[in-house]
Amino acid sequence: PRTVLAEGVVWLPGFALSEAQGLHQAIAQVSAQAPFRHFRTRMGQMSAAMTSCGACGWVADPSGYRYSRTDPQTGQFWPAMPDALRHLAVRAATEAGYEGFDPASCLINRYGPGAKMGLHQDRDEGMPEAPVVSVSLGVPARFSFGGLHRTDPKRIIELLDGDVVVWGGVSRFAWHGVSPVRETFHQQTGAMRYNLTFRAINAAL
Ligand code: MD3
Ligand code: FE
Repeated sequence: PRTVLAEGVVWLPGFALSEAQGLHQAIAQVSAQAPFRHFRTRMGQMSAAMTSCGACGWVADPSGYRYSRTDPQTGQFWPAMPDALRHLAVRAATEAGYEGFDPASCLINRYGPGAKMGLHQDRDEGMPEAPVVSVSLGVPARFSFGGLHRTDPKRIIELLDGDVVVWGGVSRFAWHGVSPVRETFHQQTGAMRYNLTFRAINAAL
């Protein structure tokens, strides 16, 4: 199934479900080299733990956010993006009508009970024409997204294990956030939710 949630936004419920085991293996492999960590920003410590793979990764510190070729925690390049991850993202983008998607980065967010992500826009990628592909695994989360202005009315959707959402077109710069994750149990992930976001990047690094 395939649902257009808003202009440029395509929801593919369960698209990643049949591949979940390989995705969990890929997450384990990446996080063995680049451990999950809670970035500290000007706003305080983030409740979601993060890591990245691919040619660049998302990093934050009290001076700001950016993409970096290296992991500030290890001083090493980020782990390569596992083929299983890249192929899933490219297939999802194609299914949603975005041909030629070439993600340079996969940011992996891990949410425990109570973890959330405040309202924000993703606009450091420098490729407004490329979509962001997001894959949810494990326990569900309430995701809200609005429009191009912070205060625009929000839609709330429940993102479930294996759901993929492709965000592009006029919705690429929509405000969005994740409500605190409820404490529940998932067979593969325990109390955790994982979200993978695949991004094409054009930034001076
Ligand atoms: C809507 N992560 O990492 S990705 C993020 O569940 C982030 O962890 C969310 O927001 C999570 O930045 C969900 C969904 C997403 C990504 C980019 C977007 C939604 C978007 C860009 C425009 C509109
Ligand atoms: Fe985001």
